[in-house]
Amino acid sequence: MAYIGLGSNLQQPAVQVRQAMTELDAIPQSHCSGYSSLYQSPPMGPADQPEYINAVARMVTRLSPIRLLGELQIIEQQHGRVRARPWGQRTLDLDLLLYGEVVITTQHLTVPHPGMAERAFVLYPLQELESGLKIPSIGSVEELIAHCPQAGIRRYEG
Ligand code: ROI
Repeated sequence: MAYIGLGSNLQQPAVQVRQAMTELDAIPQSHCSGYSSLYQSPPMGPADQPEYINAVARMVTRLSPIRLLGELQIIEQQHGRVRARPWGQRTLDLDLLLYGEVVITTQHLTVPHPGMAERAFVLYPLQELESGLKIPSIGSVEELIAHCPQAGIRRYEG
């Protein structure tokens, strides 16, 4: 099972995220087996950008992690993704959070995603989707939430 983090804070973020969910489901040799609710939170990073909408998707895939990453990057490009500045606003961000129990540390890909322990906007939707989930070499999603600042995250009421 793979878990994908979705995030957007530009051009109707909730529309971007919901659209991306259907696009994830259309990736070759893959399908989504669950989606979290949408969550809203203030930006982590520069404060002079809009709030974010985030969610997590659970995927069954026969693609390798690196091929799956390639498919995520294609979808980001289709949403007009530009990197304006580090930690800045974006139309769509797709992060490969977890790929089964696999641990990967290469130049192009780190799994589990290195920032997830500090990111309430990843942990809350992940916990909603899969309570008790074990994150390889880190701990359970509940342990991470207990140590993570809550950072203004709430369910998106859209
Ligand atoms: N902040 C929030 N709240 N949600 C995100 O998805 C997000 N993504 C990012 C940075 C800029 C780090 N901040 C974020 O890439």
